Amino acid sequence: MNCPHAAARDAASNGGAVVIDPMVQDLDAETARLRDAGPLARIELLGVPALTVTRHALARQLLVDPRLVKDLDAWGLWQRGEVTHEWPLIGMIDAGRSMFTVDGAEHRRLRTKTSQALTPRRLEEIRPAIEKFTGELLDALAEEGEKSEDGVVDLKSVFAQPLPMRVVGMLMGVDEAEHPMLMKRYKAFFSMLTPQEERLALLAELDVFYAALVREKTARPTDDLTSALILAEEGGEPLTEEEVVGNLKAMVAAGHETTIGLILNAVRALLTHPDQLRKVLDGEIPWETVIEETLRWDTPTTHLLMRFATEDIQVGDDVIAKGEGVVISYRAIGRDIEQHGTDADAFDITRPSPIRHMTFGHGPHICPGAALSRVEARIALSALFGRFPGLRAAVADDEIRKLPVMTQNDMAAFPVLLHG
Ligand code: STR
Repeated sequence: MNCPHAAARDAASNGGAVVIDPMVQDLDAETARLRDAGPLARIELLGVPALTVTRHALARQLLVDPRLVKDLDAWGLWQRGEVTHEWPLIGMIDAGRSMFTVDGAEHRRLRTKTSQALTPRRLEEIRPAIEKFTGELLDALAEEGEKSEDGVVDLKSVFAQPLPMRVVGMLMGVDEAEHPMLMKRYKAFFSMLTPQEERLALLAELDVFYAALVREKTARPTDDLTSALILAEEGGEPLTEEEVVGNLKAMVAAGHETTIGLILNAVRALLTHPDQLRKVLDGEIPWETVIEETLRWDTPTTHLLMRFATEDIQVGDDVIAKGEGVVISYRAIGRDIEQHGTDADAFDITRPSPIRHMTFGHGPHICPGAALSRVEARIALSALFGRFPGLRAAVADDEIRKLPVMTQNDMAAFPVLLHG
């Protein structure tokens, strides 16, 4: 791997920190190690030390603590030049000025318009479009199935990946012709196999693309959220071009990558728990429950990078020192026994609801796209199983490969048979 920070060090030489493996395949083992390391665990990310939160209750507390900020300049390692743009995960933090990277009153200014556009009520307006995309992609799936000699199709590339791209593309006003380019670039952005120079280059190309789109929408506003962000004036200062670009790329990256994981992980969980799938298909348990349990049990985001302490923060007997970086390990939080019971590691849609997971975060930065992803997943799953009730995996579960991605939980492909 082309990565200067990836010096493999064992636990003894780094003060007992859990070394997060960029090529991780066994996420359950990693999650268990983190859970065992305590509520606030020391980790190492490609040679860079950080703390991570592995418990629901502590995350709930720290995610509303104003002493933890998103501003990269508050990071001691960054100030001292010990972390630079050579670090492969820097793109997860240094993502331009947007609602993802700013706190406080400025954050509200950057975020309000987007969250207003994504309320459940507003989303009812785009439901028919999501249903139409879903139907078209299911036709494509059926066609692929007929063309394929052994009947095997990749549920990811034909269905679960293009659907969120189309939805977020429509919402933000990104032409369909650009979707393959965007999907290809984001795949390379997240992959740990991509050399860092290549990742920096593709991010620069994306910035050029988004800036051109924002200029076009400034000249000719249309009925999309990008235009609304440009025109927004209520609540003070209008957003700058840089801020609109930042929000736009955050929306496209987040809306696309995380929803793929949600849809695929739900299908996989149901296919490996056929007794539970039966209950859903018989109408005993609603799709909403499947979605919430999937969000808890197999989170699309494994680790969220990063917040920085602006002063020392006492946490039990431990201290987050001023300048230290704090990650939130959402997968470990979803498997927290104190929150979800001793059977937290089991996928069980019959557990007492509501399932109080924290997969969309908490506090001011709570995912503004949560309702959108739920609507998308609800439509996608019910339509998929409605059309192909005999759907099954074409390979054994342990043959499904995870993408080599450190922060996200996404499959390389999901080969399925459509007709049992
Ligand atoms: C990817 C690169 C980019 O250009 C902009 C962003 C900002 C939003 C980030 C996104 C990133 C990575 C995936 C994130 C998303 C917000 C939600 C999503 C972290 C850094 C999650 O995985 C929860």
